[in-house]
Amino acid sequence: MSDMKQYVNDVLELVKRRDPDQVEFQNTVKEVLTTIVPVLESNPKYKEVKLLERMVEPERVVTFRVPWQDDKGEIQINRGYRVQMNSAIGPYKGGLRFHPSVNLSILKFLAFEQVFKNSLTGLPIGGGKGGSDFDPKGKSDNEVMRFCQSFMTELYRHIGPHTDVPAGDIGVGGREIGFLYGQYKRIRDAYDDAVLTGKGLTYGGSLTRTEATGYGLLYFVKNMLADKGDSLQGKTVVVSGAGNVAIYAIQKAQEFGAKVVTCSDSNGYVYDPNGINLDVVKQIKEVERGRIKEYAARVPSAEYHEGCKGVWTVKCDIALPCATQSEIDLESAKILVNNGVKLIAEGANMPSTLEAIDHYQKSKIMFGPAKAANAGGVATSALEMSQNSMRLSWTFEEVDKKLEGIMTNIYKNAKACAEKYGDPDNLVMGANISAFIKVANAMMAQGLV
Ligand code: NDP
Ligand code: 2IT
Repeated sequence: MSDMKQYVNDVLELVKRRDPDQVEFQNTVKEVLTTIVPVLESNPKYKEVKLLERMVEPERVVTFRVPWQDDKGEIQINRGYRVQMNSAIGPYKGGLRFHPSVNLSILKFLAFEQVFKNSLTGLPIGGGKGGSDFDPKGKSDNEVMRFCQSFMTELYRHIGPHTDVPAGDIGVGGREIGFLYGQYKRIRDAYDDAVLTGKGLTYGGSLTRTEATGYGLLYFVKNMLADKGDSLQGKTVVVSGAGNVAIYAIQKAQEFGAKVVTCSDSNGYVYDPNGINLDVVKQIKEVERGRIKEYAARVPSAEYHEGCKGVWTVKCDIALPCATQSEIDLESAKILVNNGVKLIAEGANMPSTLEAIDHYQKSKIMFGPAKAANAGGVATSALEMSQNSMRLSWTFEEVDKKLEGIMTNIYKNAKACAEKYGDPDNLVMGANISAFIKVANAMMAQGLV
């Protein structure tokens, strides 16, 4: 084994030994570190200064109690977190997730991914992630507001426009960001609008931020296909999820001439051979906050199936996982490949297990990894911060154009790195190397940090 492969193995062992239960974090560290060995080999200095050991340790982790009262007057206590992973290239930046599954392993995996994703955008943002095991499902607006106010009453001391800038993620959308910002402003007594992104358009939000992750994913896919002389026109697309990322991925895929035949939530999926009617999905999910099962009750051509995993059994040219981590395991990957999928690109964070990715690569499927393909959301968050600092707002078209330019650059840089390091179709390696070099060199320049 080469010296640097050994070094990577030693660091992976260290991560496992320190936090044996943090499986999601271990997996994402493994995905990144095993692909950057060629860079370590040409820069032995990284090992000398223990750069990887530093990168896998968050700069700071805070956890806190979030007490709140539900509508019945009962007292509830949740756990809040913020993982400040790396601030080498800018203030910590990354979403907040409210979901009962949230724990430190999941937030450390998301924060680690975020560091490299943010580097890929070319914008000055470090990486962080936070959230709570609070479940917004079935809660009234007032309950969500009381929870958000309590959460921010603790979080405010750890964030700021030049320190750490949270945004949305699963379970945190425009409504939650509004409540969080309102409370932050009361406590700080200052209009620091760049402290949060994904804000409403009347108080410092950016046009296109709502659409950005889904649109960005499709701009990335467009680049992948264009490189092979192909396009989305006429393709059959399977999308999972029915949240923020999924909805705007479906919208842009349809605009590009594809037929999207599925969407899903954690209970099941709908298959609509006529193509998903997005107005119906938006009404159910964005307005009523209902279940996707309702779609089949309203659209006669659609079928509803219990169980979200079944979505990967639907025959398609392109699969876009846009729900959550580990939603495509090896078994689902094999079904997708056997059914003739040609391209998979990740809207969600780490939706494919390491075994699934390995299977795509062995089967020569075009693969757009999450940290590159879904970077459009955070990139547009950084554009929101810029507009807040300048105290002006760009038009939808201006932001959308910048977003498309950023996604094209991410694709080109990842592709160029993949080519340079001898595996031209391996965008996992290309994206990881392209992202790593920038963060590594910023850390080297800043001394022992
Ligand atoms: P939303 O909360 O808007 O939607 C999440 C969707 O995924 C819902 O349909 C939800 O179904 C489904 N889902 C959530 N958890 C599970 C689960 N355990 N099993 C099956 N389905 C599940 O979140 P987003 O659309 O914002 O986020 C989706 C993914 O995209 C996440 O991985 C997130 O980290 C990633 N992402 C988000 C970005 C953003 O800007 N929002 C940017 C980049 C990545 P249900 O309603 O039943 O829970
Ligand atoms: O995973 C992600 O990139 C996000 N949830 C968006 C983060 C952000 O700061 O906009």
